[in-house]
Amino acid sequence: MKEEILKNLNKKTAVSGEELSKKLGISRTAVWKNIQTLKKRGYKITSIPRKGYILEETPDLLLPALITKNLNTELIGKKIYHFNHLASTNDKAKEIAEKDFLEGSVIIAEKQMQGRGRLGRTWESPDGGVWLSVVLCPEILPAKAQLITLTAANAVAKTLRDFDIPVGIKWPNDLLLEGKKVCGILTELKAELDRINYIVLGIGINVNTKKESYPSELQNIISSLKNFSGRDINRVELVSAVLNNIESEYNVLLNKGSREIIDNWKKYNITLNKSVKITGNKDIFTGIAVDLDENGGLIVKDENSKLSTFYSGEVSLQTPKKITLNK
Ligand code: BT5
Repeated sequence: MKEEILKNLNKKTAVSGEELSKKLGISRTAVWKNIQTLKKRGYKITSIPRKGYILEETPDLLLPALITKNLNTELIGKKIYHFNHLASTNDKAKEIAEKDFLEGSVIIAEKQMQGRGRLGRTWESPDGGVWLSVVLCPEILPAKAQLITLTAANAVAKTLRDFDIPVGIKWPNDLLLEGKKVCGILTELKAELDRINYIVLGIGINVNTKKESYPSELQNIISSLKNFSGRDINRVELVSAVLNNIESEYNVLLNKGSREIIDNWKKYNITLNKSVKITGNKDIFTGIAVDLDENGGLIVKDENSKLSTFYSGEVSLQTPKKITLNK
């Protein structure tokens, strides 16, 4: 109900308690009580005698009612869950997908206590960032799940560039800004051999986070959007734009196929035509990243011009001088 009240309030025109009570089908006392709770939560709501309520200020929180106002999606964000803190939005998303599956559900936390990267690595998630997961159920083969990571990377890269932040995608799941990581993507799936039950797409973006909030060993290899632009970014607008762009890229994947996603990815990528070092479970491989295959795997040419395709691994971009290829 508080969400509904918020949707009906604005900065310019006062909305009376009576109007709210009629529109929402609750008593005027219930309206008043809900307004008091919203005030306690940090909303600045003033009541003008005989006119009604004005919403002067909203707290800096990623509240579903605020995000929804800017969404133009049919699928993504139809249901948004918001938490002040969670262990991991991906874990919560799996729990929700198992109990109350709805494709396009979004789970957001202001802070994660045990944010996860790939292979059990830690993902630092202090206040001021965007930590969210989206539940998806694409009709693609499990072997093509990497394409979901590329789809999400395209959506986030497009959004950040629209915000004048010149990020580039490092295969498979990083967005870098001036060489420093500002966003990571973690795609996890529940699948059978030939079909995906659901995918949890986790996205973490260092938005208005402070350098001191990260462990010292990360401080020089990561950055935040605020650090780059020197100003606070409106997180509600950013999340809405990310969700809008996820939906359009997801539709490209489902309706047009992988080729188009890969073409879009190429516009934002900073991996191809670079010397790369790929660290896998056991081996380290070096070569030139030449292309992506139709499943989103990275094709790398070694010094003997032999091509190998990688579907996972940690990529470091190197200066081209280090490797000389036989032509
Ligand atoms: C990733 O893993 O980059 C995937 C990160 C996904 C995070 C989202 S947040 C919402 C959702 N819920 C979760 O629990 N996770 C997802 P990977 O490629 O393995 O990179 C992990 C490495 O990035 C760490 O080992 C650190 O070196 C570095 N790192 C940790 N926190 C970072 C941060 N906030 N920003 C940039 N780099 C970070």
